[in-house]
Amino acid sequence: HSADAFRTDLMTITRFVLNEQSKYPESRGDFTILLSHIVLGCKFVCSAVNKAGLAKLIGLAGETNVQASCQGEEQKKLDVLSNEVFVKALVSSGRTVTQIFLQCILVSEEDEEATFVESSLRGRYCVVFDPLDGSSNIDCGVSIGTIFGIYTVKDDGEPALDDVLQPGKNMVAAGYCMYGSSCTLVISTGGGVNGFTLDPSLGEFILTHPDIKIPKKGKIYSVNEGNAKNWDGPTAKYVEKCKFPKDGSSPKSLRYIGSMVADVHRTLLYGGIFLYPADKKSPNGKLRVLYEVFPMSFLMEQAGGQAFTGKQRALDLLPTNIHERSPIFLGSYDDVEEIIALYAAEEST
Ligand code: P6P
Repeated sequence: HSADAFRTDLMTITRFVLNEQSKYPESRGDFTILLSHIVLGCKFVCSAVNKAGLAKLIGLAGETNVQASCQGEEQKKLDVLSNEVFVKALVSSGRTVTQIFLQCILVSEEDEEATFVESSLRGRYCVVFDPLDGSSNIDCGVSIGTIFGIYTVKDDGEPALDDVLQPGKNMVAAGYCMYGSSCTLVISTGGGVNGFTLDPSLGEFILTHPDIKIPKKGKIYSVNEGNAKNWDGPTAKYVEKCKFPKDGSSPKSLRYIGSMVADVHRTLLYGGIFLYPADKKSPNGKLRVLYEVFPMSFLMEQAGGQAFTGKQRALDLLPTNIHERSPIFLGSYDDVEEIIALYAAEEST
């Protein structure tokens, strides 16, 4: 093997984040500590998800674990388990590492109400996260993921919900961890997008996708065609154009996994567009603003793509409640531009 066959200057996510931090000499390292606890949560969930299938298998091997036998019952536990891991990792991070306290508000898809960290442990970051997005797909082995976004609190006063009810453009970081054939963590702290792959033998996330840039235009559209009956005009027109282009170009391919992290990861790397539009049944679409739409839109813009709600730039949206939903069109810059033009045309009629 030539020397370069074995990369020796392994860039781990910890080193990478420390390098980032060194650009802000005044920073006290809070952010680095916060990220390191999110990374810890991802490692734990990765290990638990990989065992989920085996846990079911073991359950079937005669153990009378009544939960394992109810279809999907095991998976619900995984949702709750993942949520508990992230909440504990995030809250405890203030105590376990130094007296620097990091978060004051946590919003999780699993918890109806926001979690306000007790004042003695309080920090200046708010973390919004979906601990296990797409978890209904675990049974069939489809990739699922954790999605997160980080805000700083507006001021040092008593934290309140409006510390997290901020437009996505105010996020200081966002990312996702995909639990698939490999465990991949994709993150941006505002200076571009980088992807890290977990090396289980080292227990470290290694930089494998430096400075990800999404292709300006793609050949894939990603939407649940089963909702076509309920789509509005511009969405229907756009999808029709993908399938029957009028300009003699080839039709786009349809790729829809039904697990947002997997669909977005493919879109980020291969290009194209991911759509979860509004429809007559769900006028605000299905995906949640704070911990699905905003983090993925933040990453797309950082990678040179864009994200649109059907009415405005997704990151400009001001959420009014923590579990609010929004339609979303995100991906390659030129592809989303076409949707923007179709909605603008409808506006002007
Ligand atoms: P549908 C999974 O349940 C999820 O929240 C996202 O991960 C995914 O993009 C979407 O819902 C799929 O929704 O309606 O197409 O099954």
